[in-house]
Amino acid sequence: LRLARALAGRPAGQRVALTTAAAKHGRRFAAAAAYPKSDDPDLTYGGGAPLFKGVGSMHWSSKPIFRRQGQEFPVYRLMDQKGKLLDGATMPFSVEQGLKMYELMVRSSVYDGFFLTMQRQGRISFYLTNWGEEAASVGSAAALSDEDKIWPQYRELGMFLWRGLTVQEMVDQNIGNEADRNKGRNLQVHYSLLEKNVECVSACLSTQIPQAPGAGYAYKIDGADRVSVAYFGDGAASEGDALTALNFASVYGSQTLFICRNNGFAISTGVEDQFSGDGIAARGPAFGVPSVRVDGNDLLAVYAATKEARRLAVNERTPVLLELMTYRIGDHTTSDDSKSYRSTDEVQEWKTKGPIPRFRAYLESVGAWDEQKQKALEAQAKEEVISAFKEGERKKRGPLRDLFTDVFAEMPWHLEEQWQHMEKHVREFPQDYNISKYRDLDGTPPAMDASRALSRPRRVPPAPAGATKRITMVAAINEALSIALETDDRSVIFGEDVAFGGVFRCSVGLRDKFGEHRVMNAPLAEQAIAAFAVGLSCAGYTAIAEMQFADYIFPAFDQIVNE
Ligand SMILES: Cc1ncc(C[n+]2csc(CCOP(=O)(O)OP(=O)(O)O)c2C)c(N)n1
Repeated sequence: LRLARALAGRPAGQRVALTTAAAKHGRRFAAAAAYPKSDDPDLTYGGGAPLFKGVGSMHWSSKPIFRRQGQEFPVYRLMDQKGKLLDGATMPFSVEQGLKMYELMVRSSVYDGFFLTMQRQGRISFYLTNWGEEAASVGSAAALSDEDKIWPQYRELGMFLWRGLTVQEMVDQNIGNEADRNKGRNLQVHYSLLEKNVECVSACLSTQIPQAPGAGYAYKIDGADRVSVAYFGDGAASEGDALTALNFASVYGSQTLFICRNNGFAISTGVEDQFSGDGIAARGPAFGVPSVRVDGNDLLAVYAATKEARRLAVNERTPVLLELMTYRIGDHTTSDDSKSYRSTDEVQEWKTKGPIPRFRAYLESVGAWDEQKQKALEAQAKEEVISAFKEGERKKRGPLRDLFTDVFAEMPWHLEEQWQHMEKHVREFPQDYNISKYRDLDGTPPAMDASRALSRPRRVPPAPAGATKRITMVAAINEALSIALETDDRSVIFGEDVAFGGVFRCSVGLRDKFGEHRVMNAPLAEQAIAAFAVGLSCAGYTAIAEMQFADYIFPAFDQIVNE
């Protein structure tokens, strides 16, 4: 695509020269296309591409030039603070669609207030609100297709509601009862909605960001009208994972949207202590990722920018970065008191500038909303959440065994034993564990499966059947990889230096046999290689990730152990 775009409109002779240079020097050409042609033979190669690989420089300079800043990012907005459309702006959606989004923004806000109270009453142990960021969450989700895969952080309740998380599911998750999809194992607000293409919230910050490009790459090679979407905060953007994610997505042309909610804080750390560059958007162009900064409290702008970013991602097979400027009105979580690091006046001011009053003003100006409707919606949302909560409190907590299942297909002996110890211990001290709340915790402890106990002989792998041959380990791995790629056309292998055969020669010949989209070099970042594999797998591919040296696997520790 880049080649086609760059060639369009160029004279035929030049086209041949550029094509030859491109064929010889691959990615180097892409950078050249963006810069004016240089006549200096010292600076060019093959008549068009820059001499130095991977950069677009086409001029010498007799002075050292230190660049501090790229171009300014204007903040994209369509509606002013009072809910009035800016001159020349048009509505990106109908009033009916706007009402649907507004309803979810209000519901999100009402639910937040309710769960905060439940936490204060000790009926759930933790909560965090989404106040002030409702437009960033609902507006972006509404602009996506239901097929797009979302990798959330944790402050995107509006997105979950848009995708169909019910109030009962919210309640069951926050209580952690047996109806919770994740069997009560996760911290509060760590929702998941797999069948609606939303992956589970992960407590380890940023791990989802490099996973998203794996799925975005799968959609690219499928030629699908689908994108992968990572949400994250301005704090999470500082993790190395965020930077490797941008780089991987760009190198692979992965159709991925990176949606950063820049709400000014990471717990108590203000953005001034988080970074000193120009926000998050400015990082995109450094990785070749088209980027935009948006007024995140303007529902219209968030929706329109996300829609356009999605179009770009699918049509041009590229990642896109959106920085949604907003403000975290609530405390970080119920474990935080933000009065100790910011003024209540500041919070008060942002409340009046929040996305809900702003879009409400618009709806009122077109006669689609009024105080009576507002009161009715708030009352209905409250009633629904109260009744769901009562229902949720009546449900039991899941059996203790659930703490140990779902990691291994068959529970290994050491987990079986830990489970037994726990059952015994909890029954010994029933007054401390409120055991009547749990399923199957009364009565005698369930019998242990003796076949899984420590004393049981360990299983040994079966002896090979059929004809055997003696080959080196490397040849065996190469053959196994070849069989995997041959028999499963949705399998992909990637890693450092894999394309030319790998430094241990395990992937020799595979690229010629299976093509550049299935046998790929990876940029040098082990955590992103592992994360890319997670993303590809979640999109239905068999990911074969090569770690070049066992000694250097540690950057991928978080992905392998936590994810
Ligand atoms: C790897 C990791 N480090 C630290 C934490 C603890 N922690 C949880 S949330 C948070 C702040 C995140 O801020 P930001 O990404 O800006 O999102 P926001 O809370 O503002 O929505 C921190 C430090 C964590 N969960 N994971």
